[in-house]
Amino acid sequence: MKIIDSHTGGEPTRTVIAGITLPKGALVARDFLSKEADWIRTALINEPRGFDAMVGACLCDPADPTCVTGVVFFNNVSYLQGCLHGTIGVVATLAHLGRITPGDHRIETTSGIVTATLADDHSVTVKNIPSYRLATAASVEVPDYGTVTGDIAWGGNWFFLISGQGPAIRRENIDDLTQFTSSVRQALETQGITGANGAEIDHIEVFGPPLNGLNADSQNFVLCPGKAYDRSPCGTGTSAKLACLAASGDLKEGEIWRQAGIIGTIFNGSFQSIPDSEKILPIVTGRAFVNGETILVLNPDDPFQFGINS
Ligand code: PYC
Repeated sequence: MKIIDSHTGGEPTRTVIAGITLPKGALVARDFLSKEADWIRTALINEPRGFDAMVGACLCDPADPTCVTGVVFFNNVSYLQGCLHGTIGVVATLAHLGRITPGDHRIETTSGIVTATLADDHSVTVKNIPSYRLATAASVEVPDYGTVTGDIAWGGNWFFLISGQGPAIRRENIDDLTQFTSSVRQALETQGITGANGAEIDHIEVFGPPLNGLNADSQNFVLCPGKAYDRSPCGTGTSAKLACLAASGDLKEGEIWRQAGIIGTIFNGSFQSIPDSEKILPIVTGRAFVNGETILVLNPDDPFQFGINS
């Protein structure tokens, strides 16, 4: 199996580019991977080859022939619905391989088709799937923290977005932020607070003012399913934030929102309205760098050929 590693604003993406055969279409491929070949996920993501923050991407032929590729994203515990840092990483990987050149490229993900525009300076702008705010100022009782209030929004994953509560958004608080957001996630589940149609809210996002010197409108911390935090500002999380800003009228169509993540990297966000709809199309720009090309060796004598805990 051949992989290419990249990172988008510090958040890694490990893309399989050869050595596996998947059925056509991102949704069918995800079904196949999760039911028949989950060892690919565990071999790529779990230690000793991977680590908890690693996100994997398996490319497949798209069901929609207008797409340049299909892709299935996954992490240390499951398959992700959407992943924009990963989409940016996949685009950088395809460009590195010479499979695409600057311009617009449609990509079939398991949450829908996104359009990625690769620029000459290697930045990638992704127009995401329709996103929206489902609830405003929802309250949850969190043991040890009390009442926590946040918005619930869809940006390709379900997010609970908290502003001005919890530990300050600073790198030295990463352990405290992880503890706080994990407790919120647990409390949402226990109290039956969900996204639409009972969907689990599996990403928790906390916002605060940006660290002095950062040219950003806000800084965030995002807890992903599996308890790793996003090193980047999280593309689907930025999309959920844009949906909330659009709904509250705090950002106008076409205006730029600069979202910094916990390590200080920045995604530029804006949105396009959808006529006769409360939903918006988030537009998120970031940059990924390829930083490795590897052939994986699966040795049948190795007790951890498929990863620890697989
Ligand atoms: O950038 O959308 C994203 C993402 C989701 C989980 C990790 N990164």
